[in-house]
Amino acid sequence: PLPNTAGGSIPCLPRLPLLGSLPWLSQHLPPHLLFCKLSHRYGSLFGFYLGPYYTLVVNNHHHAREVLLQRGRDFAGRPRMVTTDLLTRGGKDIAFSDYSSLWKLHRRLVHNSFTLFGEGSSRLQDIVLSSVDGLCAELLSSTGSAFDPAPAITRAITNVVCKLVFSATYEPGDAELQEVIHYNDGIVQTIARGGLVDIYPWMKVFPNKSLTKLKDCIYIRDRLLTRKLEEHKASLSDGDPRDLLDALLKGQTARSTGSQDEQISDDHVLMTAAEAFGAGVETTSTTLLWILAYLLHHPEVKISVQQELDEQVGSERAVNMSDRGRLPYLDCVINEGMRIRPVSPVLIPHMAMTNSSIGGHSIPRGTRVLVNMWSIHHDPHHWDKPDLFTPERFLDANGQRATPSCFLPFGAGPRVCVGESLARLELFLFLSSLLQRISFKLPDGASPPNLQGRLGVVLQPLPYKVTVSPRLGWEGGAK
Ligand code: HEM
Ligand code: PLO
Repeated sequence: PLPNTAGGSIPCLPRLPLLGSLPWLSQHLPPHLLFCKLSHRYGSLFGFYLGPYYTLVVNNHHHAREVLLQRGRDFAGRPRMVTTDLLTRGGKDIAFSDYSSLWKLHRRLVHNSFTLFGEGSSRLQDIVLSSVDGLCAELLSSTGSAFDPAPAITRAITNVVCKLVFSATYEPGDAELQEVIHYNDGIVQTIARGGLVDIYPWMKVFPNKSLTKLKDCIYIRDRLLTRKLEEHKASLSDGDPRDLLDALLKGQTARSTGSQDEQISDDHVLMTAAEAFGAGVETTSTTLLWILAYLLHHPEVKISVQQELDEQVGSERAVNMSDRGRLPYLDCVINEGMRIRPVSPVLIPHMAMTNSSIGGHSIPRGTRVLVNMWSIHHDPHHWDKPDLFTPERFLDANGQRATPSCFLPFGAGPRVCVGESLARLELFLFLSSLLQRISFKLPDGASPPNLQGRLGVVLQPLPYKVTVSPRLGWEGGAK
């Protein structure tokens, strides 16, 4: 690899007018793998032109920490994109909205609302555990046959988010729940980041099929969420907020003294609810499916987790958050899953809001920065045999949990994931309960899941099948 010499200029791919560096970007590889390959040739920090936009790719964790943490504020901007502008009514959400004082206020409000149901609160745990019971029972009803676990897992996680956002609980097969899952699928399929539409914003005037599909799904989403919002407004009381929508509505009125464009509008509330769904469902269910896929490849890891669960919790009661300290190996499995297959292998694009620097190089305002978490999580200088699934790497010499500084599955700094503690709680409760109660196996004669993955808006495993049976004492799936 060519080292980046501080002071020298940052290596850059060639470019053509209008097309930028497109002809030099192989279309055969997904971006995280392509950038990883290019980093071997150009160095871990290199530039290219996305159409007219100068874009930097960060493949090393020192540079990533500068961008996200040390100079996090300088790089906390977001470029505008056609599809995400449609998705968020021009950036009235958190994830795709550019940095501004209103965004800061909005993010803080969402963060506070989450802590209302936060890790300390038993309500959140109760919501998740009741969905876990439903999932275990549903999976075990298919005992003996080979099936794809993805739909049931997605439904269970969607249920948690529905309850959290607008207090709805659904039975499997409920029409409204199906509608949510369906429109979300449609958005996931059409919004793929870095798609052509976003390189050439003028393509907006030539509507193509996927843009039409995206608009249709957004329409259905907005109709459903507007209805929920109106119901909540009508029944809002002075008491404790019932859910995220209540908390946002209350936060909105508490701040209604500011000027028009400094206000959390109804649009903001709606977009936040929509985003909590999108982010809350896709990421968590995909992470669970990756971990399950790896456990089918590594029965020895599965046995170790189940042994830890049997010793520390047993089969007389459900797992709860207070068990977390006693289950270090399970935590390692979760971390290793997020390391080896980050759901967001390239973070949402960041943008320099002022002139700044990375690794001693000056970076002009307006530069787009892509943080390639894939390269960072597979860097052979920091991870021993990075392509192997080895949960033990998250334990130190004394068998205590250790978090290496190049492990950043949720990002870091001003743009760090707002759902991190919710996600960690869900991953812990879902995975521990599933493995406590259910024995997962590959169907007879089936080859283990493909681990390559497919990059949509998140990096997903290809569909695979499992067979399940209840572990001793869990014949009904719940207690
Ligand atoms: C942002 C990861 C779950 C809401 C992010 C980012 C990552 C990430 C890598 C981008 C950071 C950046 O651009 O620098 C994950 C993972 C999850 C997860 C691995 C689960 C395993 C959730 C959940 C929610 C959520 C459950 C909410 C319910 C968000 C939001 C942002 C975000 C709103 C945008 C933050 C901003 O731009 O300021 N997440 N996430 N995420 N995540 Fe998550
Ligand atoms: C998923 C489809 C939804 O309908 C809309 C949505 C909102 C927020 C996005 C999410 C999608 C995909 C995963 C994202 C999340 C914000 C943060 C998260 C990009 C597009 C990650 C992993 O960065």
